[in-house]
Amino acid sequence: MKNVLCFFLVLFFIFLPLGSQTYSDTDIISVEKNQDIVQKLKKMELDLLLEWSNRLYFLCGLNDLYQLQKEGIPYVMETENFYPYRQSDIIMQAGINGAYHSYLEIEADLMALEAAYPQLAKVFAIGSSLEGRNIYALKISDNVDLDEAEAEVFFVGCHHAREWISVEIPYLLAKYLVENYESDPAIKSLVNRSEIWVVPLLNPDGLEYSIHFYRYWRKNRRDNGGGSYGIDLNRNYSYNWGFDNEGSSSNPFSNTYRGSAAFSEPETQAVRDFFQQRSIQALITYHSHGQVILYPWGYTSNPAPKDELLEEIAAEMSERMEAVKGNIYQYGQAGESLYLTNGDTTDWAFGTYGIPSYTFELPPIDALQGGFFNAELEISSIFEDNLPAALYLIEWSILNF
Ligand code: 0X9
Ligand code: CA
Ligand code: CA
Ligand code: ZN
Repeated sequence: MKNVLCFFLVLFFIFLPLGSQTYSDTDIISVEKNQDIVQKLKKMELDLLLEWSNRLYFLCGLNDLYQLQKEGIPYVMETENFYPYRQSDIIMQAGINGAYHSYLEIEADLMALEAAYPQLAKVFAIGSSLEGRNIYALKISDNVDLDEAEAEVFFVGCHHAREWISVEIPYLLAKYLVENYESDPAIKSLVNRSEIWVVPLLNPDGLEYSIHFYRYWRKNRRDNGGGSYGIDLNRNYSYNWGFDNEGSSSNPFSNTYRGSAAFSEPETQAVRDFFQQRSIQALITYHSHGQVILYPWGYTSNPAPKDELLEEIAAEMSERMEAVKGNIYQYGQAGESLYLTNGDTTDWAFGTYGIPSYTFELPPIDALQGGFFNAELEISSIFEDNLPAALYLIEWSILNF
């Protein structure tokens, strides 16, 4: 009986479409990063979590482990983590997301900033998610009710649901700016001369799903039919969307599924429409993990026009971050990293508006400390490192206004 069950289980996993994800994908494995292995991995569409000191970390299920063995790729099991798909109400009440923000928590905290600093902070809903949650932008400026002729900078977090830390960094930036406005003349001067837009949570449906049902959820919650859910919002922007069919997937089950058309999703539409109404001069989009600063292009390894400027700003940001406590954020062109991406936020913003646009992959604290997602205690430390980079980009935007 047991053998029969095993047989069907194996069949089930073998016939899953390549690159598809099931909720039993809860193992984190690592492999050495070398030409041979990277080449073999390319056709497997594994779910990459992190690239760190010459190793690649992937989220895997049984089928993936089976494939790795078949391809003869040696891997290390980092964490074996078979938690139940649906977390219990008891854990949820105790606060499963700990110090991280849920949708309702970020909503409340943004409103609280507006209430505490009505001259400086104002909450806008710039769209709503598929499931009807608001996508909030907090505007920070002097005379915040007025649209003044000032440089505008855009900070966004959480395109990817499981990257909880990417909500916290832009939120803490907003909080820092208003709380230090009166006491710190440098902050006051930056805020007075600019309009800073912070969207900490672009993918609220995905985040809620990641908190309550499946920690590793990445995409939004679009029902693609056929049992598949989710579009990768960072493959859904229009610039060279789906380019060459490499760097995003046409398979709805894939974690990098680009959707049926560019801007098919209300979450990316919200960003598109917002940019149409504003005049944004620079952008940071927060992701995790990797501790790296990436700039366009992502769709090709060829350099972008203004490549030197993109690199120069990245170098300045990295240098300022290192000065905080010695943590080094490497920087470089996205398409020169491990893999190509198309339809991402930065290619679109740069390709459409020509503005300096950066992906910040926040640090992999967790992997180094044995777990993957327990960086809760590191939130403020990561923020400290990131603050001067954000301030520099605001300053740059003011000087180039
Ligand atoms: O793949 C992405 O969307 C980003 N990485 S993540 O692990 N947060 O999903 C990276 C986008 C930058 N582009 C490239 N590295 N090509
Ligand atoms: Ca103003
Ligand atoms: Ca303005
Ligand atoms: Zn991401």
